Amino acid sequence: MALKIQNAKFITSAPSIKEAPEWELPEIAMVGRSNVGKSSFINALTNRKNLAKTSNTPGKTRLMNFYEIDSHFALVDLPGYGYAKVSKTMQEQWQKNFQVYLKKRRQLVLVIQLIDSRHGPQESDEQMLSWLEKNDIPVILVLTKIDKISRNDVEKHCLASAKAIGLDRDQVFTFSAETKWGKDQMLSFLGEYLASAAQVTSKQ
Ligand SMILES: Nc1nc2c(ncn2[C@@H]2O[C@H](COP(=O)(O)OP(=O)(O)OP(=O)(O)O)[C@@H](O)[C@H]2O)c(=O)[nH]1
Ligand SMILES: [Mg+2]
Repeated sequence: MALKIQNAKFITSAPSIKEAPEWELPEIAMVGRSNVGKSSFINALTNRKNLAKTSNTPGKTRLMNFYEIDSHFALVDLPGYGYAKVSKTMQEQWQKNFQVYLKKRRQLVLVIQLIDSRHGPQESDEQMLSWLEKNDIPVILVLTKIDKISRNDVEKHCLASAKAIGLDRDQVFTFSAETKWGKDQMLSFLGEYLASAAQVTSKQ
């Protein structure tokens, strides 16, 4: 069943897993290059303009931001990777912190990796995805800013990105925070995903 998001609230910004909320909500985390549209994706899904801070300046999200959705699950906005203007040491520090989160967080059920539909997967995206797969972390791909490409080319871009990064076509979704393209499809996917994740947990 499709998710109906009614109440989304910001809970905390955590520099590392130690400061993450102590709850039993399943968490879905967003990863992607700086400026790809992670925060906009969260705002569009939750029907909120400024829940997650968006910006034209890449590197805006520096902490892991936790949003509680209808006391049912949580969305986690992670810092973007691959932004050249942030010092290497800083980037490595963030990277280390959120890699620990991705690897160790028991509540994490899914990673949504966002990629700019105009550019397709970059080297840093490929590295991220293979790291996720190596660590057995479930992931889907979302091609963002789909309003920027012609409708006729959408399927072509999906197939090309899936192929370039080595995923199946059905692991690739499209989205526009601007026009809300792909929003209903994403909400039904997440609804079903969370329902089946809950079944797995209750069996354990
Ligand atoms: N046209 C269009 N612009 C978008 C879309 N999604 C995001 N943007 C724009 O892209 C810019 C970056 O968006 P953010 O959501 O802040 O990106 P982010 O991935 O959270 O960036 P960091 O926090 O720096 O990692 C903003 O100017 C957004 O308005 C979209 O679907 N379509
Ligand atoms: Mg952001």
